[in-house]
Amino acid sequence: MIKKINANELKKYVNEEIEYSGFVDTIRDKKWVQFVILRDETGIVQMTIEKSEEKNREMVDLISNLTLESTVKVKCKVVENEQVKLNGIELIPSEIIVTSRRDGELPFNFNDLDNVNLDTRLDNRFIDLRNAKNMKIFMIQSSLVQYMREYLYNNNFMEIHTPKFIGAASESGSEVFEVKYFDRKAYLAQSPQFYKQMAMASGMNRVFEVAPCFRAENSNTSRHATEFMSFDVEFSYINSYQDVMNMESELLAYAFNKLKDKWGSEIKEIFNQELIVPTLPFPQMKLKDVYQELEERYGYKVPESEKNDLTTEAEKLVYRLAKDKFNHEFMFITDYPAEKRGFYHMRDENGVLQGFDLIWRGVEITSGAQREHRYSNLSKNAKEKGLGEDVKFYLEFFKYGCPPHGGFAIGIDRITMLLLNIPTIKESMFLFRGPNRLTP
Ligand code: AMO
Repeated sequence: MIKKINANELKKYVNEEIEYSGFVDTIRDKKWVQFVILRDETGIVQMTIEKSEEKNREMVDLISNLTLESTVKVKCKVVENEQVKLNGIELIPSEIIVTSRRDGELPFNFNDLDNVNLDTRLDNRFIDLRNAKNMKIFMIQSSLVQYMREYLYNNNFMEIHTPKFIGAASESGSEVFEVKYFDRKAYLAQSPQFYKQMAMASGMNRVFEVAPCFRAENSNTSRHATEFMSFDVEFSYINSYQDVMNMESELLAYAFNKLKDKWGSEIKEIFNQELIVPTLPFPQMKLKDVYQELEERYGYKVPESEKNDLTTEAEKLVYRLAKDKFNHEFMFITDYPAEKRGFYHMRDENGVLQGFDLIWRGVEITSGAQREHRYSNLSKNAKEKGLGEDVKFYLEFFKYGCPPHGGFAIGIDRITMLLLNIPTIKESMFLFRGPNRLTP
């Protein structure tokens, strides 16, 4: 059996004999009839067993002794019945097999999570995800990534898989996890960027990867994880970083449009969020203009010491600014000071960095850039930053011809959190990893 019939497609099988499997969600044992609500990830369905019928006796006994949250496989007929509140259909079983039995008390009632501590929920994530709303988060996330991938496949990108063990702590060594690797040290990749660029040097032209990144940041905020899922894109023969921003805008507009068709009404109903398909092009502003405008419009004054980056407070206000000034939810921020960014970013003749961040709903969801692909400039930049042996392997990529290229990375957990108005990234990841959490 390959095909599994789900609750949300039972209507297609009216008057047919089928096999249905799911969790036992609720049992209402009435005098004459048993109503058993069965559940899978797509929804619930009523199974009805008439007690008076002799042929049902065994099944009636089985249900009388069954614990909720056990799983069953039933042979049944799908029957239309106007009186059934759940979609007007019911399953009339001829055989019920218990495929697993729930033993013991559930750690909490997953249908009523308001009073359950988040850590308890995360400790028991396998139960927490039985909550219908939590399940939806991951069904929607799956579709989002599907459509993002789809856009790239439609545009001649290929998916690659880069290693997560790396031999040298590149760039910002402080945020890198060190692991024991036989008799020496290895590190966990913070980003696939160098390898995406190697793909460009190899002539792959357009690549992407969806994979974890590891960051040893001891930050306990609502948007940081030590392991997160990064949707990384890199492509060649660009004219400037404007091409990179355009590619990302189109990708997001495509994915959101598809997502709205499939999940728009559920996102509204269940998460109380409007999914707005962004118009093209996305607005963009230079960092210093952003600060000037935030001060003029909202009286926000950035502390002198933080002027070279966007503060958390400023990120929030950028969302307001994007809406007030451009009637848009997204905003690219450009012209960050070169010294704040990686040596691999392209700078123009005036030293202006050819990179950007993308802010959505008050949070940074992307960094991207045109990369420096010219070996001599790149070596010079690396030297200026005092980087030596550790980036030597990387510099090699650019010695033997490499097209001009750029790319970006979208944090999947963050974008999911913002899309569905989830208070913390801990809930928008299947399993959260943070400074104080390594289980389950
Ligand atoms: P950056 O470090 O900005 O860029 O990361 C890209 C995006 O990844 C997400 N992100 C995180 N999500 C959860 N927890 C974290 N600790 C975390 N850190 C980052 C954010 C962020 O915008 N190499 C560049 C990308 C590139 O230029 O291709 C990079 O890694 O959504």
